[in-house]
Amino acid sequence: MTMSEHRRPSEAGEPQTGLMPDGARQGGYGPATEKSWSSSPYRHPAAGWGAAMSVGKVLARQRLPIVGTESMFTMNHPVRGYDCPGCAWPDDPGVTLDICENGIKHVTWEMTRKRVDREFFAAHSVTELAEWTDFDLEDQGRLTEPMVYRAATDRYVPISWHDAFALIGVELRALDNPDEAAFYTSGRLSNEASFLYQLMAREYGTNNLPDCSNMCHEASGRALTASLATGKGTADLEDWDACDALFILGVNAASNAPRMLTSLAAAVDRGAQVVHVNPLVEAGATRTIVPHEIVDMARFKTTETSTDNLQVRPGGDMALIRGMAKVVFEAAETDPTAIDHEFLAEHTDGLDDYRALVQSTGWDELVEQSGLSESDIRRAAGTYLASERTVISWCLGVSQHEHGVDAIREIVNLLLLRGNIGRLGAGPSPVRGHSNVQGNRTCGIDHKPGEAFLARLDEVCGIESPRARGLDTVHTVAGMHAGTVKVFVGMGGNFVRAAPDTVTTAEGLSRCNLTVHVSTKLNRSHLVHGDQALILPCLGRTELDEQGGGVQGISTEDAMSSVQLSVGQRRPASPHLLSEPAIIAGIARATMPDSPTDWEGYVDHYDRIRDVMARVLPGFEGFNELVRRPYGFRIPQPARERDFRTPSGKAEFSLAGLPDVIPDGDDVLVLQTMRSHDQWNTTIYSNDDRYRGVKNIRELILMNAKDMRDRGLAEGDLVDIVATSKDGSQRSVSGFRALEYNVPRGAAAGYMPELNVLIGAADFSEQSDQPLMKSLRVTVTPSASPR
Ligand SMILES: Nc1nc2c(c(=O)[nH]1)N[C@H]1C(S)=C(S)[C@@H](COP(=O)(O)OP(=O)(O)OC[C@H]3O[C@@H](n4cnc5c(=O)[nH]c(N)nc54)[C@H](O)[C@@H]3O)O[C@H]1N2
Ligand SMILES: Nc1nc2c(c(=O)[nH]1)N[C@H]1C(S)=C(S)[C@@H](COP(=O)(O)OP(=O)(O)OC[C@H]3O[C@@H](n4cnc5c(=O)[nH]c(N)nc54)[C@H](O)[C@@H]3O)O[C@H]1N2
Ligand SMILES: [Mo]
Repeated sequence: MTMSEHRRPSEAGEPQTGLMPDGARQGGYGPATEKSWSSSPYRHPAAGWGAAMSVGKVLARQRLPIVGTESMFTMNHPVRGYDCPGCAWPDDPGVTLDICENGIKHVTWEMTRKRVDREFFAAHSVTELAEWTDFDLEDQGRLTEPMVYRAATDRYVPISWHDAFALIGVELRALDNPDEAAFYTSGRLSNEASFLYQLMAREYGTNNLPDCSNMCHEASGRALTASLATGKGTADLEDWDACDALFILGVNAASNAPRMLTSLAAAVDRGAQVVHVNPLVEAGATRTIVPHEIVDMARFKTTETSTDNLQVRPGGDMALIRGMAKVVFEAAETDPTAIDHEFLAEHTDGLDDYRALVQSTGWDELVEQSGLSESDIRRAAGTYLASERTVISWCLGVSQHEHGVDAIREIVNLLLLRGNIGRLGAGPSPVRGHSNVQGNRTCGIDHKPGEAFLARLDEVCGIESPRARGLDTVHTVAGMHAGTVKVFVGMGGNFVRAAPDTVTTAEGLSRCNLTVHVSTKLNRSHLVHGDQALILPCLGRTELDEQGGGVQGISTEDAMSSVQLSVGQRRPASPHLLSEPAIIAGIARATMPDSPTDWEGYVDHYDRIRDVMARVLPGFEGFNELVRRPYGFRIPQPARERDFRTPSGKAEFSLAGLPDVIPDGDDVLVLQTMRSHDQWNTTIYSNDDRYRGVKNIRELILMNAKDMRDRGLAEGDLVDIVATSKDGSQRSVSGFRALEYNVPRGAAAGYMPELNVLIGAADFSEQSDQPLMKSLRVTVTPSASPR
């Protein structure tokens, strides 16, 4: 029996609405299985035939063999396609069939022929559904009509769109204060829908716009804004293709941005250096079969995707980067070309202080904090010094730490030293997550918007936006507990599984007066409901969106600031689905019957939304015309032109002290929570993680062999994992299996969202408010209560 994912020890025994009861998990939240688990090192290249076979299985499961393959050919097509709803990696103009295994899985997941209809809901109570695995919930297929929760029968029953909107309107108007509502966004929402959503929230009177970005790249946005006055990376694919050195920190490229493999392989092929920094040597950091090269697949031709791998300590990236800066300053004493004097003098502020800070940081500290040897760090610095053009890229391995903002600013410091910004082949390049998470922010999904944006919005849209800072994800959950957040609207996503501290988040949601989820598929968040609850099904990105004004397209922004049109083509999963803009407009009209905003007109023709966006958003002038060009347009970015709009007018060196990332206590491990190869955030496709050689198990902890031996653990032993939060509270899971893996001593890894129960509500960064999803402090012991 497990101690439970869902309960803190102090609360054992209390039933938790909507969460799986003890014992219902069968190795994780994936498909229920009786098959035994296995683990052996993966020795094949990333992508290639393993990927092709995995795609075949997914297509078959969704009952889509032929349609699935057709759909690959219009995905990411520059003229008549739709944007892949998977990751935010940009489309490559040089590639005619720019697809990947995980993109295909993602699309077919949306296109499934299975349906969740009113008969399904009539047959299953919410209490019963709560016992299903998360996989089984989503695997029922697409939602088909609006549903409302009825406590008397503990079931969701059909409701008309009109009545659903009216219910939301009544509840929102009944609140004492608009700040008692929170409007969450998951990063798939289109630019047009994002703009309408934030307009609705602000016209209604709140900046409570928590989003999934609060959990992935908040730190990146804050760091880049402070250093360069831009919230985004400045490098794009052209720069990736032109650089001599690429540093990839904390990214699992083969699983989470598979199309990046193409760029990595091309870089190695042309003689560039590709250095991966990661406690794990991920599959994308060795070699690949280039995902779209069908000929290479047939010939099993592999290409290297790395020239060096540095297995840094968790949270040790900042020490590595500072060590590299130290070597650069050393070199500059004898070699005038080691740093870019002209650029530094003209465009930066704080160099002398930064040099003094770096010089005063000793090698002992750098070595200890990075977990690397001095010679490793010198080798990385040598690669940097030998490169004329350098791109540094990162993802969650850097951002989801306490000192994420400082670490990312340190990356910028290092780039500045050699003028690696605002010229071809150079720059910072965060790998964004959801396909439109970056566009969401651009279009105003921001709980702390700037005055310039609000002033423009008010002027153009004739509203009076609130000025008080809104709530982000972790503070929304805190608000639900404090009774200050009473209505939760989730525009996509799976809040209860994505957020940290599953129990606390679930309790928060169940305290709400009303929870509303706009979704394509059934998920756990629908079962963890408020007093009243609605499930509102929407069109997916692949589906035809017809309004009064004809077929509508939406736009998205990729990780490199390119905005493109996306037009769905498939017949909608059900005739009762509404588009996201139509749902937002419906909520807005029901909540604000006298609103002067032309909500109905916007829905009729999305060009009207774009016309207004063109007047509010910098760089969107001529939006309707620009977005219709093949490959759309790139949003202009002053920092890319070396125009740094910081208070000093220059790029700012940051001067943060090196944090101590080593936990107190010899027996404490730093546990990171990551994705397997077969999942999309909270959506789990299977229990396998092909590139890590793991099969049929998700409740695992990957550990160093010596750390296992110290604890008397053999391969596959059941363990209890106890996490100690910043506030001293403890959370635990048991029945997980310890597996030996190539990770540094003191580091461990397991999967989200199964391990989210261990992340305390207080465990978020003071710098970014991001939950500390990559640095849980845990102890691991042989299981006291094996299953
Ligand atoms: N197929 C697929 N694609 C996805 C997603 C998905 O779930 N499935 N999710 C999307 C989303 S929303 C996002 S945000 C991205 C996430 O993309 P990733 O950031 O790749 O996501 P994770 O799986 O969390 O992997 C984190 C990586 O950082 C490493 N790491 C952990 N700690 C450290 C550290 O301290 N330092 C360094 N240098 N590395 C560290 C881990 O070993 C792992 O390789 O992917 C997007 N793309
Ligand atoms: N421990 C731990 N936790 C994490 C992370 C981690 O690394 N570790 N990563 C964090 C990160 S980076 C992120 S981005 C979050 C992800 O958090 P979310 O974005 O909230 O979660 P997803 O799993 O992407 O959401 C899946 C649901 O979205 C709905 N959906 C799919 N397509 C559409 C659509 O087109 N429209 C609408 N309206 N709904 C749709 C479906 O109903 C599906 O069930 O998780 C965070 N949580
Ligand atoms: Mo993300």
